[in-house]
Amino acid sequence: SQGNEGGRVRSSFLIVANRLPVDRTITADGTASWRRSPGGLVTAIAPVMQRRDGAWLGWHGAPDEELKPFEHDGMNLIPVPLSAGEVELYYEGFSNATLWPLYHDVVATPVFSRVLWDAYRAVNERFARAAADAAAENAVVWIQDYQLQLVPSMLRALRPDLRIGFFLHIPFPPAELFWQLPWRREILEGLLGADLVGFQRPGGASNFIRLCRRQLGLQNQRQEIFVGDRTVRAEAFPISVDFGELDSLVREPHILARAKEIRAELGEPEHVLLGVDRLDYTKGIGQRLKAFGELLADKTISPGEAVFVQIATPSRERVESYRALRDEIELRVGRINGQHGVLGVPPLNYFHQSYDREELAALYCAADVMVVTPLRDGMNLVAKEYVACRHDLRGALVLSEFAGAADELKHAFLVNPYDVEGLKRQMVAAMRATPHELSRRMRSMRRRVATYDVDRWAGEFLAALER
Ligand code: GDG
Repeated sequence: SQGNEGGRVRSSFLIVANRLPVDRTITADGTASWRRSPGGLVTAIAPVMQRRDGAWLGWHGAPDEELKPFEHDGMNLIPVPLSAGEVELYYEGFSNATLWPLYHDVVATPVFSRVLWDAYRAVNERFARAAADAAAENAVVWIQDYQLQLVPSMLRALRPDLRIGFFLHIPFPPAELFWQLPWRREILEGLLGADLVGFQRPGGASNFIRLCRRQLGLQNQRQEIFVGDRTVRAEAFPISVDFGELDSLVREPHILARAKEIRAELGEPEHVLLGVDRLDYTKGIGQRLKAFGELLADKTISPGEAVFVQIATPSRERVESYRALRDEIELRVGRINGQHGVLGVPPLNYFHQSYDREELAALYCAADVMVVTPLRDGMNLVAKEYVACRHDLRGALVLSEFAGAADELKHAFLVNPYDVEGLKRQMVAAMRATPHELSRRMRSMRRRVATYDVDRWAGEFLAALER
């Protein structure tokens, strides 16, 4: 799919995302190399990307550094440079201190600042120009996520020949919240540069359509919005996981052995509860720890009987609200262990660390109850990964109604994370459910995730885009 025009490689399939799907690592002998990075977006798209032999355009993660295009892991990567100031204003600022909280039900207060907006617009412009340079005639370009919402229209202005798709990985908020954004019109017009705008849930698509009507006075017929002489489709494509890969990984003996070992290291408790999240205020980590602490306090469960393992992967550590959250969570962990622990048996095992995929898979296999309680979440891949790892049909999933995954995983123990009593009730129900009930629930959830895996997600999006 690659063409060479004037010495420059141009791709007929192009992914555009804030980050390239790789992280730089320094090996033992001091040489730098690249490693495929963890995280929702990469986990989802890398397999599709490799099969399509396209190119991926994004920032490589080091500020103030220009890099030539390179290849890694069978992917053609085109680095887009960002200065340290842009990382602060465009990425940590407008993306993660303005859009992220605004799009997640304002669970933290968004920062509205013209300086951040100017940086966001300038960086989006750079991405659009880089994409215009890298795309072959009539290429398909798939732009990812909230950091790049202006790119579709900027790119269309430069290259009207392209097929442009956009997918939003996080929720698209209700009009009443989106309305707060001083640059609401610009964002809507930016997205409307795409031929297809994809959302995680049908509610996101209808919020967007409603805003286009109200703010821009556009007409629509169901999913189709009429923009001048073009039509733009707004539709839901719930993202998923690589079910087959996880399912076969956990059938390997060493993963099973590691899962057994984890349970032994935890002191062979009756119930192992698990949380795996980026340390983010949208994930409801505090809420679930509070519920667990109360179950210990009112002696519904005892310390040796149930152990909670919380993995909180470091995230956005330079954004102020994330630093405050870390302090808050670590205070709570200390309180619970201090109050309810017995010598050698802390009821809570908390880790502010990253793990490799195999260790994560072993943890999923070791956990009787997976606790996923976001206050708002586009999809939540952790919930689907847990389901994909449980071919033994054991294990219970406690899942927030406010995660996109709740639309599909209806046989989870669904909770409203704001309701502590309800959360406690469902955690106990999950711990006490019979094997028969657990297998009935798990079988139905597995059927869903096995059918709607990440291939199907990308396939359906691209088919709709190319139609
Ligand atoms: C955004 C949206 C949407 C976590 N810790 C480690 C690790 N992970 C992996 C998980 C999972 C991914 O990161 C997290 O994905 P989520 O979907 O749970 O959450 P976000 O990062 O917020 O992702 C979300 C997603 O985009 C995709 O559209 O579902 O709603 O917010 O895959 O396994 N992976 C490794 N080590 C860790 O320590 N290797």
